[in-house]
Amino acid sequence: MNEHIDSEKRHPIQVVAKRTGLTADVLRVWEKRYGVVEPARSDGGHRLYSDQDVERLALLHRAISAGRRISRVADLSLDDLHELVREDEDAAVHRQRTIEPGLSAAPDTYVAGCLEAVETLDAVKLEKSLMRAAVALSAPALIDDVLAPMLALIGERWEHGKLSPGHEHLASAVIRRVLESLTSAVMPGPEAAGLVVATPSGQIHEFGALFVAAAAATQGWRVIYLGTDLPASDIADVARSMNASAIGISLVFPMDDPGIAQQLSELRSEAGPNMPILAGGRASAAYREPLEAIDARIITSVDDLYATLSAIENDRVAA
Ligand code: B12
Repeated sequence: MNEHIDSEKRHPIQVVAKRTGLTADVLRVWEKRYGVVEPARSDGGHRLYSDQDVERLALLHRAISAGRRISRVADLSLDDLHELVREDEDAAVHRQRTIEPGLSAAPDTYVAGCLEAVETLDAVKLEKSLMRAAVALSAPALIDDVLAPMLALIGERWEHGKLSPGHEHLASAVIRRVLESLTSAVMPGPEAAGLVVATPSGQIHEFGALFVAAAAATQGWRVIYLGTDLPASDIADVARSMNASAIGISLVFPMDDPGIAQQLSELRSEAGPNMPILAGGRASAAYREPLEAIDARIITSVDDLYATLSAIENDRVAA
């Protein structure tokens, strides 16, 4: 049992969000819809959580990341949740080991191998290394621990003149192919929740959008990937025609385009007030104000994306 864990309600929601990796939005939805924890209220009316609540929420997050539905695990006791998460994580480690015993599971090894392939302009080696990483690692680890750091290093070396536009283009072409193959390898039925992914006009960096598409596809979402540089009204049009359950937009560069606020407001008015809009990418914080004005959720990690998609899916099933 876990008596050593404090039951005093003392942590505000932002601290709980940081500790569990869940967003404040997800915490509120899970509480309201599934009663996963019962926070107390401070004198000012703010939610306060205990250590036990934090532990329970962190376990629920791990269960969701392993592919469970919140509606199925929300009522489990703390001990049962511990048991379930241990089982899921043991199985994942076992799966990693049994697929190809010779593969290393350390993301850094793949990043180093991929960079070497880029430096020597060896597209075949790069593609093989990325496919190996895709087999050996979970989708979030592939994206967050291999592809994102690799892109950052390519960007850095390119900036310092150590890599040419040719190197970057070769890497871009291979990454695009690998991510597209991950996305199209999963073929969910028409009844699956749909996610439209694109970047708005003026945003031509593509990989953030491709990452989201691949990550959502591995969670069983029906992904409608529209690529880059599309007027917001067209993104909303597709979302409506395809009966999508959410829209994901990636904002990377520039960070100060005055036209983005207008596009975002068109996106909201044409997609309707109830369509969840998710935003990510290194420029999303710079557009926080217009994003908040249209009630978009800024997503900061792949785990956060999974938890948000799972909450949207559960809302959809419950509706
Ligand atoms: C590849 C690349 C290019 C390629 C793009 C190819 C392509 N097909 O996309 C090319 C060569 C075309 C390019 C061009 C330029 N680039 Co460039 N590029 C990059 C690089 C290396 C990767 C960018 C990328 O795709 N990032 C996207 C993802 C991988 O990262 P992220 O934004 O942090 O997103 C994370 C999460 O937020 C999440 N995410 C992203 N989107 C979303 C969306 C949702 C819904 C969710 C849930 C999550 C999510 O996924 C990521 C992983 O966790 C970066 C360096 C870097 N470190 O990022 C520079 C970089 C972005 N580029 C930069 C610049 C300056 C340019 C150019 C202006 C260069 C030039 N002088 O021409 C042009 C701009 C062209 C234009 N009109 O916009 C700068 C931007 C600086 C700044 N102030 O922001 C960077 C940072 C490089 C640098 N250090 O200077 N670039």
